[in-house]
Amino acid sequence: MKTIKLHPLFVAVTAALLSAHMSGALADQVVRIGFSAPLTGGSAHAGKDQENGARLAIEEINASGLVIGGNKVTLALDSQDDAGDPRTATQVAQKLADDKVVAVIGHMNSGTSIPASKIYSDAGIVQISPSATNPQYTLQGFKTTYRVVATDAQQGPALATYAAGSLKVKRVAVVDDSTAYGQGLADEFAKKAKALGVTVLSHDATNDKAIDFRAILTKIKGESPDAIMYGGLDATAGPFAKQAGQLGIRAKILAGDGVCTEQLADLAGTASDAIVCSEAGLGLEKMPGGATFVKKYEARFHQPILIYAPFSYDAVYIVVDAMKRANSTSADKIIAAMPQTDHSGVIGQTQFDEHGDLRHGVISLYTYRAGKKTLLDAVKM
Ligand code: ABU
Repeated sequence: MKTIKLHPLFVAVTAALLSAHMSGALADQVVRIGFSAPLTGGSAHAGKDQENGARLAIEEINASGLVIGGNKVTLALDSQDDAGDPRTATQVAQKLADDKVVAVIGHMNSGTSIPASKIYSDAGIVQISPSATNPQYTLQGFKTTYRVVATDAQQGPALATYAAGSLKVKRVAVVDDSTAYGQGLADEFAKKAKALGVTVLSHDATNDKAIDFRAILTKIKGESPDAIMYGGLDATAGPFAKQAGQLGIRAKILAGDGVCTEQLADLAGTASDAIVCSEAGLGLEKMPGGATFVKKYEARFHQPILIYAPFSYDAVYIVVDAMKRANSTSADKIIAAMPQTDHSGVIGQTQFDEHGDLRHGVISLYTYRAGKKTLLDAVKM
């Protein structure tokens, strides 16, 4: 009789699997969640804030134990730096698809989220941006594209309405940073401002790497506006506001969520007191889970939340909620489960419309008083 000699490793692995099966132990599965934002460059602080939010959610979920489809699932964060650059973002998106992530939290910028979204759509991977507000992002017909913030079609009019109503602005100059976000928001603002009878004196374009705004500001000073609307991010809005103050411009500076960070007070100095800015969601102090989240975040990262960390945190939980409802970690099952999302999280209740936008968007308005970000108003859209 012929005897078959089995390799000792084969025998050991088979015995372990058999024993696990007989004892009811669960198989381990590592599931990768992609993340991307600028982690280097002028907006690295805001990108890191979002990465921290996603990381905190993943650490919590792993610590509490996740079982999907009978497997013990460990989430792994696959974080990639897109440097806030549209071309880099598409390369990062392809890398995340090649890494077989099951969903992506990101990107931070509208100008990166939009080009990356085509790659995620082609690869069949859900993408949830914690902060991209350009309306176009979710209007491309992709079933993979979601966001957990309101859009600039809501944010621009909310700012214009507040300026015309509460601030009694009659004459406004507009400047944008030539990005998908800054330009889009400035256009939405100007459209509504004109409709409300505000005179738009001028509309100038700078760029998202600019540091010297004195030529534009000197020209605007000559126009004597009541307010200047700046479409861009805090990294450029800080020096913009500072230089406006140095030139003796006393007009209010209106801006959107890209500017409305805790970091702005450091970037603009005392000139931050001239800023009125909006956030595309509930402010931290009004979020149902805000106070608890602040404690957890600061205990873990030893720094304050800048703005969108709670949104990337909830985005991870929304993906995991879809996995649980689908009882599967496969990317296509997550896509199928996403439209039924009804998630109660830190930022409030999240439900999506047919485009992947929030059903119940909120815009919050802030100013800075003695360098402290201070809530003025919140508007349901
Ligand atoms: N929403 C503000 C910053 C991100 C973006 O939309 O580009």
